[in-house]
Amino acid sequence: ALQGGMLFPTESPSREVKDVSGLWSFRADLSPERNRGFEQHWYRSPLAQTGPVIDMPVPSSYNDITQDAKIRDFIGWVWYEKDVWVPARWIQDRGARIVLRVGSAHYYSVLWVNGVKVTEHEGGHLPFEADISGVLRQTSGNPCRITIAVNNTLTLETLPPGTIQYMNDRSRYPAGYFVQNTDFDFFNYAGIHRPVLLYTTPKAHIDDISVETTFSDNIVSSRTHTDPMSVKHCIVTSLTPRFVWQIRGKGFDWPLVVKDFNLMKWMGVNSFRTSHYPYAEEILQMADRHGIIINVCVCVFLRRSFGNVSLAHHLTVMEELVRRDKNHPSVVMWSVANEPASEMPPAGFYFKELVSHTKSLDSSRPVTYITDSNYARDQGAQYVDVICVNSYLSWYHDPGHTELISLQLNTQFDDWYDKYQKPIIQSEYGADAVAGLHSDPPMMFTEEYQTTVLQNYHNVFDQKRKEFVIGELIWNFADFMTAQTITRVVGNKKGIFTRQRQPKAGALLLRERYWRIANETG
Ligand code: BDP
Repeated sequence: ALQGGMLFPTESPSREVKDVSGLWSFRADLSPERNRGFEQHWYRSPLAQTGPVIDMPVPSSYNDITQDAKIRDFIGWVWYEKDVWVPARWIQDRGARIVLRVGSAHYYSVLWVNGVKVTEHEGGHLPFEADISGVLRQTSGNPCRITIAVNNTLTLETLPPGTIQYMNDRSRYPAGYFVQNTDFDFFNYAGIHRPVLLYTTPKAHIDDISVETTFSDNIVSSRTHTDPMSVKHCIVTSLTPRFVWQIRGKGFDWPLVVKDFNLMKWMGVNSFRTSHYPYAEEILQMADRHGIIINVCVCVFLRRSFGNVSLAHHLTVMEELVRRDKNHPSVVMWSVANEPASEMPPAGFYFKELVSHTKSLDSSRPVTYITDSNYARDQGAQYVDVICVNSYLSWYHDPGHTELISLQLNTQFDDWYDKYQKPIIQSEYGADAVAGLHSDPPMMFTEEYQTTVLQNYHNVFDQKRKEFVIGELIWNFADFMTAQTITRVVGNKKGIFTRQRQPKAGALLLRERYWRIANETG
């Protein structure tokens, strides 16, 4: 079990916060074995003394900042460093506890302060912190040199998992190169993605609190019920935003967050799903304030690893997630995975453990995972409260045949409901559309094809909404970057907005639909 809480740092008469984001020094360890930084102890002296450094903004992914494809596609350790001035009174006041907190860094991080290691952390989307009062006082504090080494390598033991392949046939690859194989469909952006903060608390301080929220209107009453059917009236319309965008990659960015919330409100959206990994706490706070409800997901695609190692780590990450997000009234459901290989035999045990552990951490919220397995083969749905299904009818199956959606989608819903008698959310559906590409009759990749797919799904949702389908989440809110493959045209184009947040025809269709349903249901 985790030690201590993970409260969001907030200023108060007894707590101060200093944001040390901004421009950091940066170096990618390009040595063949990717280990030179540790061999040469790059954390012991200023980074510029051990080799060249470049400017790197924090928070931001490092991938799209330079013109160098080697940095964009880098796999291994990168090194960040910044000298900061800690207020002298913090150091002198022995009653003050000084904490260094990283909102998130992808994927594995090691932190040093003035050359002394203060913590390490595994996992790319949740915060970690270290009490650095002792180090600062022993090393006489100022200037305080913060060094953070971050490794983006994904293995079968990480969440999400991946494998590394070395292309070393010298007749074809004279220099050799590494490939990071993953099963997920977004670019493996890396770096320090969320703010780095220094903050103080008194030595005697409140470390954690648990808020039990109760509301009288039907939206948040779901928060206090374990019966997921009570969610019925609230998750009617929804969509899934992705906070990946140009230049900053996955780096936290207030203008984009506010723009995305404005777009969601313009559309009449009342819910979104943090589809494949936990989003920044600031986004959850926005959702709390704007009355938008969220299904928080911890990880994406367990296609290959259902081993004990990954289960143990997965349970820990659920603990970190619930510890961080339990007090947000906007969080209405925990999702433990997206599109795992839930038809594999070990999946039954794996999801039983994962769901029951999550419920033991928080008994007030429903738990789910998102499946794209066949209802007859899926091993884990028996343990969840709500069945969340992704399907891409007339896209990955029967391309071009939108007339089949009605029959196939009705069958999909009936099959799941007949087997489990549980409420169902369509957690993804959609089609790629390259903005500005048109064709009538509709063809794949045009705006007309995307809207035709959506319209056909909606016809079925409207029938099933009266029965057991309690939500619909378009894939996707906005276009997003992926790895380079023959199935993606500079990224995934299933957004109803472009990466620059301009609407395609699908956004207008959904806007009309969401407002109509909102008016109908009051
Ligand atoms: C689903 C995944 C999502 C993908 C989407 C797609 O959950 O990450 O981006 O398909 O293929 O399988 O567009």
